[in-house]
Amino acid sequence: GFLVNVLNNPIFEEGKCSTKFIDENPDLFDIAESKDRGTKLLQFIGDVVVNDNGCKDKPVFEQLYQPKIKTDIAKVEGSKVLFDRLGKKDYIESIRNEKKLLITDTTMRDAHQSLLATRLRTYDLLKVAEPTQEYMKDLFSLELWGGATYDVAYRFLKESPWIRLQKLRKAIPDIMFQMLFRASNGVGYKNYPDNVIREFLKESADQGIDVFRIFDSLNWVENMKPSIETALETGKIVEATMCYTGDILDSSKTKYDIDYYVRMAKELESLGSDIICIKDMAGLLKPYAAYTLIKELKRNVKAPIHLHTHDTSGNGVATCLMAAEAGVDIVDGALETMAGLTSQPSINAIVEALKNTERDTNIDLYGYEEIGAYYRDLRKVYSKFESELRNPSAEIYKYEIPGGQYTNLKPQLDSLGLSNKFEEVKVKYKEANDLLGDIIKVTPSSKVVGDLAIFMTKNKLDKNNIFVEGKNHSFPDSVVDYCKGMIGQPEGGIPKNMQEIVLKGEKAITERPGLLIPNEDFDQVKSYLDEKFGINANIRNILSYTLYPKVYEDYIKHLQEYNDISKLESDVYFYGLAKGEECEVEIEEGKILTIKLVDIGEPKENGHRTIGFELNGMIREVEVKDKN
Ligand code: 3PY
Ligand code: ZN
Repeated sequence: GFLVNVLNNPIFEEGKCSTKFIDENPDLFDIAESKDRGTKLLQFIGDVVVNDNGCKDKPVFEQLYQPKIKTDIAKVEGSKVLFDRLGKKDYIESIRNEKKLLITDTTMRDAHQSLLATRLRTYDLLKVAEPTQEYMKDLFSLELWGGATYDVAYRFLKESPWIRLQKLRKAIPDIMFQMLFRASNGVGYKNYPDNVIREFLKESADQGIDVFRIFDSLNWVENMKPSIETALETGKIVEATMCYTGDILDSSKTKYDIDYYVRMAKELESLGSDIICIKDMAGLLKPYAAYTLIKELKRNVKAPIHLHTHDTSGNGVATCLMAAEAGVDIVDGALETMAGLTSQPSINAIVEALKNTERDTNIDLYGYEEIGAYYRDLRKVYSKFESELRNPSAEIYKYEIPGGQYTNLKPQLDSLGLSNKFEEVKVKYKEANDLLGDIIKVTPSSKVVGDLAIFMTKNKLDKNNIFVEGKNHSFPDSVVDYCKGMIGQPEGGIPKNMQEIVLKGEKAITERPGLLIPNEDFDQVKSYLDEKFGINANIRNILSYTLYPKVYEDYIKHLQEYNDISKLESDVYFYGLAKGEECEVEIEEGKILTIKLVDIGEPKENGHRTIGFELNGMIREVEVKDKN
């Protein structure tokens, strides 16, 4: 069991540790069983060398730039310190009275979600935690959690998002932490039981989130209510969100017009939201539209307005400036080395553009440049996750595809053997959107539209023949769910003709799905996890399993097989070692393993290769199955 494992942990054995160990590492089971930790790491590295890197030469990575820490910078009170000191009411009031434009930095969340397939590891984020705490106190917040980061941490990085949050919180105590929360879809892709949503929000607040940005993928306020209510109960800041689509300046587009957004903002404010957020996930909010929208919102709601946009078209900075001109309180940006294209507009550019104006941010860019230089170098380590997009695309205004999905579309089509269909699928995306009722497109509703677009392309369907030919097809699961009402109700309802062709007689719901889904039995999940994995599951473990059962079980199995790989440098994590290369891994405080790759053996009859290492100078061999 867990206790035995913890007691077997060398930190305990060496008597270096208080009960704090469990408090600080509550999500990391120590599974020190048959094989020792060193061997497990060798096994992991061997597997990366053989199967991820295909026994090829490892690219050469230079030392990453290390931001300098200056001690003579002006002392600024961090936003979290201010929030804690003033209390929420006065703090929000202070935002409303603030002349300068406030900024949220998304580098640790949306920027890498949009540019690097969400792959940044905690290890690399922690390396700039100290300069971030030092230099970025004048931010409104750091957006560093939620959205896709939660799932990707477990699924692809084999690390715990909770530990990421705990460690960053400890290292950056002064700046507010912000997360993106998909209302009833939590940090997942489907509607979860209400008690899961509520417990998740409470735990996130306990673990260090200060600002909850809550959106529904169809802008269906009904579906946001339980999340808004619970997040407010935590006492933290709630940013209820309107997702922006269409073009309010185009009078031929009448569905999502200025009145629509004003109405929604008022409704969100009436639910008690502290701040109102405009979430422009596809970068569709044009600069002059931003001006009009913000002016109108400022006339109609009292809550501060926070703008989130993407730079896909290249108009991102202009949009932020026009919004600033119209009185927006806060905008999102990313450090310039992680900005632009499908990511957020550059903070550096916004700060410079506003210098010596009424909305001057007063931000000293020195530290931002230092930290930016680190990310510039770090991106090279993650280059295999960069998309092929090299230039801005104003065509996004036509297609309305959100940033992350736009970057992902090409690789997704490649993996489906549809590489040559990129242009066609984009056109179908628009057609699919119209068929589904011209809906808000953001995770998970964007997936519905994307899946339908690909499905239509593959099966040669269009907006006319789909109602005949569609009878012979079963539609993608996401499209079926949407038509059933399981994602919620879009503005204007789900088109009846689509429901008929997709559902083939199955019934649809119109009430909030959370009302129909039974609550999760947390005790039962706990028993299951405890028994199966010999652990003492806490609420975070239980929530993770509940959100992603398979992904979470795979994560625990990985932990059992390879031990904790979160301490490996990222070039080693993604590429392994080159022959003759050495790396150091601090497996616990003060305990460092030196690992050197000596030899990669030829494949044997059983399909395995023998990989030779030196572990702290001692020869060690591991057997790795070559899956290529
Ligand atoms: C997410 O839900 O992860 C998003 O970033 C949507 O824009
Ligand atoms: Zn975004």
